[in-house]
Amino acid sequence: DQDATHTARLLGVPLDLGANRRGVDMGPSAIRYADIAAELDAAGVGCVDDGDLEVPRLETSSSAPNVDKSDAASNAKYLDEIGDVTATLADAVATTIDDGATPLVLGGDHAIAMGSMFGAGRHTDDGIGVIWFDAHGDYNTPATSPSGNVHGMPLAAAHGRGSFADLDWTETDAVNEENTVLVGIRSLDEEEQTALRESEVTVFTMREIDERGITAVVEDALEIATDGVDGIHVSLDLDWLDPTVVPGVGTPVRGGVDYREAHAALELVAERDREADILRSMDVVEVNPILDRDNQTAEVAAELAASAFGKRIL
Ligand code: NNH
Ligand code: MN
Ligand code: MN
Ligand code: MN
Repeated sequence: DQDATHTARLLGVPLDLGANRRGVDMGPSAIRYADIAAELDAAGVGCVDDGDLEVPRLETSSSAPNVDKSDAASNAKYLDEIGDVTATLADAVATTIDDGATPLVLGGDHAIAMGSMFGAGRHTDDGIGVIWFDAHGDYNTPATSPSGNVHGMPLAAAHGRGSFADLDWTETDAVNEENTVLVGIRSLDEEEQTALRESEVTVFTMREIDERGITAVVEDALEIATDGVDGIHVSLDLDWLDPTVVPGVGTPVRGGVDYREAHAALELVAERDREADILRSMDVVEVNPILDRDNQTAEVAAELAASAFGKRIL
Protein backbone atom coordinates (compact mmCIF):
# COMPACT_ATOMS: atom_id res chain seq x y z
CA ASP A 1 0.00 0.00 0.00
CA GLN A 2 1.37 3.36 -1.02
CA ASP A 3 0.25 6.17 1.21
CA ALA A 4 1.54 9.10 -0.81
CA THR A 5 -0.45 12.24 -0.21
CA HIS A 6 0.48 14.34 -3.19
CA THR A 7 -1.16 15.15 -6.44
CA ALA A 8 1.65 15.91 -8.86
CA ARG A 9 1.04 18.45 -11.56
CA LEU A 10 3.46 18.13 -14.44
CA LEU A 11 4.52 21.36 -15.99
CA GLY A 12 6.92 21.26 -18.93
CA VAL A 13 9.21 24.22 -19.56
CA PRO A 14 11.06 23.58 -22.85
CA LEU A 15 13.52 26.42 -22.36
CA ASP A 16 17.05 26.14 -23.73
CA LEU A 17 18.10 29.79 -23.77
CA GLY A 18 19.93 29.41 -20.45
CA ALA A 19 22.40 26.79 -21.69
CA ASN A 20 24.99 26.80 -24.44
CA ARG A 21 24.18 23.32 -25.78
CA ARG A 22 20.93 23.00 -27.70
CA GLY A 23 18.56 20.14 -27.03
CA VAL A 24 17.28 20.50 -23.45
CA ASP A 25 14.12 22.03 -24.94
CA MET A 26 13.19 18.43 -25.79
CA GLY A 27 13.57 17.36 -22.16
CA PRO A 28 9.88 17.58 -21.20
CA SER A 29 8.85 15.38 -24.16
CA ALA A 30 11.56 12.84 -23.41
CA ILE A 31 10.61 12.61 -19.74
CA ARG A 32 6.95 12.15 -20.64
CA TYR A 33 7.95 9.52 -23.21
CA ALA A 34 9.83 7.75 -20.41
CA ASP A 35 6.39 7.41 -18.85
CA ILE A 36 6.66 9.62 -15.85
CA ALA A 37 2.88 9.42 -15.46
CA ALA A 38 3.06 5.64 -15.02
CA GLU A 39 6.00 5.99 -12.64
CA LEU A 40 4.02 8.39 -10.48
CA ASP A 41 0.98 6.18 -10.73
CA ALA A 42 3.09 3.31 -9.38
CA ALA A 43 3.99 5.59 -6.51
CA GLY A 44 0.31 6.03 -5.72
CA VAL A 45 0.57 9.67 -6.70
CA GLY A 46 -2.22 11.27 -8.66
CA CYS A 47 -0.80 12.96 -11.70
CA VAL A 48 -2.24 15.71 -13.83
CA ASP A 49 -0.32 16.91 -16.86
CA ASP A 50 -0.66 20.64 -17.41
CA GLY A 51 1.30 20.51 -20.67
CA ASP A 52 4.12 22.85 -21.58
CA LEU A 53 4.56 26.53 -20.93
CA GLU A 54 4.97 28.63 -24.03
CA VAL A 55 8.62 29.68 -24.20
CA PRO A 56 10.53 31.82 -26.70
CA ARG A 57 12.49 29.78 -29.21
CA LEU A 58 15.96 30.64 -30.39
CA GLU A 59 14.97 30.12 -34.03
CA THR A 60 12.09 32.58 -33.96
CA SER A 61 13.45 35.02 -31.43
CA SER A 62 14.51 38.27 -32.98
CA SER A 63 16.73 39.21 -30.10
CA ALA A 64 20.44 38.61 -29.81
CA PRO A 65 21.80 36.99 -26.65
CA ASN A 66 22.25 40.53 -25.28
CA VAL A 67 25.52 39.74 -23.70
CA ASP A 68 27.86 42.58 -22.97
CA LYS A 69 31.09 41.25 -21.52
CA SER A 70 32.37 44.73 -20.80
CA ASP A 71 29.39 45.42 -18.58
CA ALA A 72 29.34 42.92 -15.73
CA ALA A 73 25.66 43.44 -14.97
CA SER A 74 24.54 42.45 -18.44
CA ASN A 75 26.78 39.43 -18.94
CA ALA A 76 23.82 37.05 -19.03
CA LYS A 77 22.51 35.69 -22.30
CA TYR A 78 18.78 36.06 -23.07
CA LEU A 79 18.15 37.37 -19.56
CA ASP A 80 15.04 39.34 -20.62
CA GLU A 81 13.43 36.33 -22.30
CA ILE A 82 14.35 34.10 -19.37
CA GLY A 83 12.89 36.68 -17.00
CA ASP A 84 9.54 36.51 -18.81
CA VAL A 85 9.49 32.70 -18.63
CA THR A 86 10.46 32.86 -14.96
CA ALA A 87 7.58 35.18 -14.10
CA THR A 88 5.05 33.01 -15.96
CA LEU A 89 6.35 29.83 -14.36
CA ALA A 90 6.35 31.38 -10.89
CA ASP A 91 2.65 32.22 -11.29
CA ALA A 92 1.85 28.69 -12.46
CA VAL A 93 3.78 27.09 -9.60
CA ALA A 94 2.19 29.34 -6.97
CA THR A 95 -1.31 28.65 -8.33
CA THR A 96 -0.67 24.90 -8.37
CA ILE A 97 0.43 24.97 -4.73
CA ASP A 98 -2.58 27.13 -3.76
CA ASP A 99 -4.77 24.45 -5.40
CA GLY A 100 -3.29 21.88 -3.02
CA ALA A 101 -1.12 20.06 -5.56
CA THR A 102 2.64 19.65 -5.88
CA PRO A 103 4.28 21.08 -9.00
CA LEU A 104 6.72 18.79 -10.77
CA VAL A 105 8.44 21.07 -13.26
CA LEU A 106 10.15 19.38 -16.22
CA GLY A 107 13.03 21.23 -17.89
CA GLY A 108 14.45 22.62 -19.90
CA ASP A 109 17.67 24.11 -18.64
CA HIS A 110 18.28 24.90 -14.98
CA ALA A 111 17.42 28.59 -15.37
CA ILE A 112 13.78 27.53 -15.00
CA ALA A 113 14.39 26.73 -11.32
CA MET A 114 14.15 30.48 -10.65
CA GLY A 115 10.47 30.33 -11.59
CA SER A 116 9.93 27.18 -9.52
CA MET A 117 11.54 28.70 -6.43
CA PHE A 118 9.88 32.11 -6.71
CA GLY A 119 6.49 30.44 -7.10
CA ALA A 120 7.08 27.99 -4.26
CA GLY A 121 8.17 30.79 -1.97
CA ARG A 122 5.02 32.87 -2.48
CA HIS A 123 2.36 32.82 0.21
CA THR A 124 4.72 31.43 2.83
CA ASP A 125 5.23 32.87 6.31
CA ASP A 126 8.72 31.57 6.99
CA GLY A 127 9.99 31.03 3.45
CA ILE A 128 11.28 27.85 1.86
CA GLY A 129 14.40 25.73 1.99
CA VAL A 130 16.06 24.29 -1.10
CA ILE A 131 17.98 21.09 -1.76
CA TRP A 132 20.01 21.43 -4.95
CA PHE A 133 21.27 18.13 -6.39
CA ASP A 134 23.84 19.12 -9.03
CA ALA A 135 27.44 18.72 -10.15
CA HIS A 136 27.56 22.53 -10.27
CA GLY A 137 26.81 25.26 -7.76
CA ASP A 138 24.73 27.46 -10.07
CA TYR A 139 25.81 30.36 -7.87
CA ASN A 140 27.21 32.69 -10.51
CA THR A 141 25.83 36.15 -11.10
CA PRO A 142 26.05 38.08 -14.37
CA ALA A 143 29.17 39.72 -12.95
CA THR A 144 30.97 36.48 -12.06
CA SER A 145 29.82 34.04 -14.75
CA PRO A 146 32.59 32.94 -17.09
CA SER A 147 30.05 31.68 -19.65
CA GLY A 148 27.17 34.17 -19.49
CA ASN A 149 24.81 31.18 -19.39
CA VAL A 150 21.92 31.80 -17.02
CA HIS A 151 21.58 28.10 -16.10
CA GLY A 152 24.75 28.62 -14.04
CA MET A 153 23.06 31.38 -11.99
CA PRO A 154 19.57 30.42 -10.72
CA LEU A 155 20.46 29.83 -7.09
CA ALA A 156 22.31 33.14 -6.82
CA ALA A 157 19.25 34.80 -8.37
CA ALA A 158 16.99 33.19 -5.79
CA HIS A 159 19.10 34.76 -3.05
CA GLY A 160 19.03 38.15 -4.75
CA ARG A 161 22.76 38.29 -5.35
CA GLY A 162 24.52 40.81 -7.55
CA SER A 163 22.43 42.52 -10.21
CA PHE A 164 19.61 39.98 -9.71
CA ALA A 165 18.48 42.11 -6.76
CA ASP A 166 17.61 44.96 -9.14
CA LEU A 167 15.47 43.01 -11.62
CA ASP A 168 11.71 43.43 -11.31
CA TRP A 169 10.95 39.74 -11.95
CA THR A 170 13.10 38.31 -9.15
CA GLU A 171 11.37 37.44 -5.85
CA THR A 172 14.19 36.99 -3.42
CA ASP A 173 12.64 37.24 0.04
CA ALA A 174 11.27 33.74 0.41
CA VAL A 175 14.16 31.46 -0.53
CA ASN A 176 16.14 31.27 2.69
CA GLU A 177 19.89 31.28 2.22
CA GLU A 178 20.50 29.46 5.51
CA ASN A 179 18.06 26.72 4.45
CA THR A 180 19.75 26.18 1.09
CA VAL A 181 21.85 23.05 0.68
CA LEU A 182 23.91 21.91 -2.31
CA VAL A 183 24.57 18.18 -2.58
CA GLY A 184 27.09 16.34 -4.75
CA ILE A 185 28.96 19.38 -6.03
CA ARG A 186 32.19 18.84 -7.99
CA SER A 187 32.53 21.82 -10.32
CA LEU A 188 32.63 25.44 -9.14
CA ASP A 189 33.99 28.50 -10.92
CA GLU A 190 36.49 30.54 -8.96
CA GLU A 191 34.27 33.44 -7.99
CA GLU A 192 31.40 31.06 -7.40
CA GLN A 193 33.56 29.32 -4.80
CA THR A 194 34.21 32.60 -3.03
CA ALA A 195 30.53 33.57 -3.08
CA LEU A 196 29.49 30.21 -1.63
CA ARG A 197 32.16 30.33 1.05
CA GLU A 198 30.96 33.75 2.14
CA SER A 199 27.29 32.76 2.03
CA GLU A 200 25.10 30.93 4.54
CA VAL A 201 24.55 28.14 2.03
CA THR A 202 25.63 24.63 3.07
CA VAL A 203 27.69 22.85 0.42
CA PHE A 204 28.14 19.08 0.54
CA THR A 205 30.64 18.23 -2.17
CA MET A 206 31.26 14.71 -3.53
CA ARG A 207 33.97 14.46 -0.91
CA GLU A 208 31.43 14.44 1.93
CA ILE A 209 29.45 11.76 0.10
CA ASP A 210 32.62 9.68 -0.32
CA GLU A 211 33.49 10.04 3.34
CA ARG A 212 30.12 9.75 5.04
CA GLY A 213 27.89 8.06 2.49
CA ILE A 214 24.89 9.45 0.65
CA THR A 215 22.29 8.72 3.34
CA ALA A 216 24.12 10.56 6.14
CA VAL A 217 24.70 13.55 3.89
CA VAL A 218 21.12 13.75 2.67
CA GLU A 219 19.77 13.35 6.23
CA ASP A 220 21.86 16.38 7.18
CA ALA A 221 20.71 18.27 4.10
CA LEU A 222 17.07 17.62 4.99
CA GLU A 223 17.65 18.74 8.57
CA ILE A 224 19.15 22.04 7.42
CA ALA A 225 16.73 22.70 4.56
CA THR A 226 13.57 22.03 6.58
CA ASP A 227 14.58 23.92 9.72
CA GLY A 228 11.91 26.52 10.46
CA VAL A 229 10.56 26.78 6.91
CA ASP A 230 7.14 26.27 5.32
CA GLY A 231 8.48 23.56 3.02
CA ILE A 232 11.29 22.81 0.61
CA HIS A 233 11.90 22.94 -3.10
CA VAL A 234 13.93 20.04 -4.49
CA SER A 235 15.89 20.82 -7.64
CA LEU A 236 17.38 17.87 -9.52
CA ASP A 237 19.91 18.64 -12.24
CA LEU A 238 20.49 15.30 -13.99
CA ASP A 239 24.20 16.08 -14.31
CA TRP A 240 24.29 15.41 -10.55
CA LEU A 241 24.66 11.75 -11.49
CA ASP A 242 27.77 10.27 -13.03
CA PRO A 243 27.90 10.70 -16.82
CA THR A 244 28.13 6.92 -17.25
CA VAL A 245 24.59 6.71 -15.84
CA VAL A 246 23.19 9.81 -17.58
CA PRO A 247 24.86 10.48 -20.94
CA GLY A 248 22.15 12.94 -21.94
CA VAL A 249 23.34 16.10 -20.19
CA GLY A 250 25.03 19.17 -21.66
CA THR A 251 27.72 19.73 -19.05
CA PRO A 252 28.82 16.33 -17.75
CA VAL A 253 31.35 16.16 -14.91
CA ARG A 254 33.08 12.94 -13.98
CA GLY A 255 32.75 11.51 -10.49
CA GLY A 256 29.04 11.89 -9.82
CA VAL A 257 26.66 9.80 -7.74
CA ASP A 258 25.58 6.45 -9.10
CA TYR A 259 22.05 5.25 -9.75
CA ARG A 260 21.56 3.67 -6.35
CA GLU A 261 22.89 6.67 -4.44
CA ALA A 262 20.54 8.93 -6.36
CA HIS A 263 17.57 6.74 -5.52
CA ALA A 264 18.56 6.52 -1.88
CA ALA A 265 18.73 10.32 -1.72
CA LEU A 266 15.31 10.93 -3.26
CA GLU A 267 13.72 8.15 -1.24
CA LEU A 268 14.93 9.95 1.88
CA VAL A 269 13.21 13.11 0.66
CA ALA A 270 9.97 11.12 0.29
CA GLU A 271 10.41 9.52 3.70
CA ARG A 272 10.82 12.91 5.36
CA ASP A 273 7.80 14.15 3.45
CA ARG A 274 5.72 11.26 4.78
CA GLU A 275 6.70 12.25 8.32
CA ALA A 276 6.44 16.01 8.05
CA ASP A 277 4.93 16.99 4.68
CA ILE A 278 7.93 19.03 3.59
CA LEU A 279 7.92 18.71 -0.21
CA ARG A 280 6.44 21.85 -1.73
CA SER A 281 7.72 21.59 -5.30
CA MET A 282 10.33 19.88 -7.42
CA ASP A 283 12.03 20.35 -10.73
CA VAL A 284 13.91 17.92 -12.93
CA VAL A 285 16.19 19.67 -15.40
CA GLU A 286 18.98 19.50 -17.99
CA VAL A 287 17.87 16.31 -19.76
CA ASN A 288 19.29 16.61 -23.28
CA PRO A 289 17.79 13.96 -25.62
CA ILE A 290 20.20 14.83 -28.44
CA LEU A 291 23.13 13.72 -26.31
CA ASP A 292 21.25 10.84 -24.66
CA ARG A 293 21.34 7.15 -25.53
CA ASP A 294 17.98 5.40 -25.89
CA ASN A 295 16.31 7.96 -23.62
CA GLN A 296 18.06 6.56 -20.55
CA THR A 297 18.66 9.95 -18.95
CA ALA A 298 14.97 10.80 -19.27
CA GLU A 299 14.08 7.41 -17.77
CA VAL A 300 16.36 8.04 -14.80
CA ALA A 301 14.75 11.46 -14.41
CA ALA A 302 11.26 9.94 -14.35
CA GLU A 303 12.26 7.24 -11.88
CA LEU A 304 13.99 9.65 -9.51
CA ALA A 305 11.02 12.00 -9.53
CA ALA A 306 8.75 9.08 -8.65
CA SER A 307 11.05 8.17 -5.76
CA ALA A 308 10.90 11.72 -4.43
CA PHE A 309 7.11 11.62 -4.65
CA GLY A 310 6.98 8.45 -2.59
CA LYS A 311 7.43 5.40 -4.80
CA ARG A 312 8.30 2.46 -2.60
CA ILE A 313 9.27 -1.12 -3.26
CA LEU A 314 7.26 -2.51 -0.35
N1 NNH B 1 29.46 26.92 -13.79
C1 NNH B 1 29.27 26.93 -15.21
C2 NNH B 1 28.62 28.22 -15.68
O1 NNH B 1 28.19 29.00 -14.86
C3 NNH B 1 28.47 25.70 -15.67
C4 NNH B 1 27.06 25.64 -15.24
N2 NNH B 1 26.40 24.51 -15.90
C5 NNH B 1 25.47 23.73 -15.35
N3 NNH B 1 25.05 23.97 -14.09
N4 NNH B 1 25.00 22.77 -15.94
O2 NNH B 1 24.33 23.05 -13.40
O3 NNH B 1 28.51 28.44 -16.86
MN1 MN C 1 24.76 20.97 -13.41
MN1 MN D 1 22.35 23.06 -12.57
MN1 MN E 1 3.70 15.92 1.48
